[in-house]
Amino acid sequence: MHEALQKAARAIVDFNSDACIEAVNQCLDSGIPAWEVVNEGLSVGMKEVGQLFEKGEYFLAELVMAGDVMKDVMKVLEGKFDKSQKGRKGKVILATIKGDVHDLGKNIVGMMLSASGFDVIDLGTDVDAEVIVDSVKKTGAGGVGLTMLLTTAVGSMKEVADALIEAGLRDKVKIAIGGASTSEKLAKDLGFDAYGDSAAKAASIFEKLLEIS
Ligand code: B12
Repeated sequence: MHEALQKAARAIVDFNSDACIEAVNQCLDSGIPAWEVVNEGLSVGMKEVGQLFEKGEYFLAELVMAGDVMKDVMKVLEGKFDKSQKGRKGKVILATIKGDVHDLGKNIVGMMLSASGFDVIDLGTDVDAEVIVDSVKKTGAGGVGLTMLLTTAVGSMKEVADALIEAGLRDKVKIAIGGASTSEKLAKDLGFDAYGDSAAKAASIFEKLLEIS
């Protein structure tokens, strides 16, 4: 791994925004694309924070601090995603599902989708299934991206699927899911259209689902 990517990951684990921003700028200066900085640097640090939390070495306060570093760094990275494919590609609704407030990953997915030409409607976190259904009705969006990091929120994923079927909208939208507690299998089990393990893949997933060439 590039040394600056390692430094960025380390700085997240150490809750050091200044060091993280410095490392991210070094990555960008040496030609590493923004999506790679997220995937190979920042996300690696966040995963380590999660592991330390599981081991009982970090607590909620540490998760908050790591999240804050990530937010500071994303301000630097915003606008650095490749905009070469810009052109209108349709609307995608994003939401972190009900019961879950993790939004750093969703926000990165939003930035990447916007950079590749999608109109992103971000409904935020802890979003009720009905709010998603209303948004599909109002905006006519062809895509919905759902984020879930908490395993316990899985019931809310099913509620979204059921509410869209009930509203007669399920065949009008394509749904992709992502976030640490999701998987290809979960997407299949819930009848969703795709699963993505990184924001870098979100644009190509929705291009494929919405048949944009
Ligand atoms: C930071 C963090 C927090 C912060 C969140 C800040 C914020 N604004 O988001 C705070 C402090 C609020 C928090 C709270 C909690 N957290 Co927390 N948190 C994390 C941590 C360390 C990092 C998450 C993160 O931001 N990762 C970085 C981003 C970039 O990655 P990402 O979200 O996975 O997104 C990427 C991809 O998944 C993908 N993606 C995401 N969405 C989508 C959508 C689509 C459509 C696609 C295609 C792709 C895609 O693209 C993104 C970028 O590449 C994780 C550890 C981990 N391994 O994830 C724990 C973790 C998720 N938290 C956990 C827990 C338990 C909690 C709490 C319950 C703790 C508590 N006791 O209160 C609360 C829950 C609050 C709630 N109701 O939601 C557990 C969940 C365990 C589980 N399986 O259920 C984890 C896994 C930690 C652990 N190992 O135990 N947390």
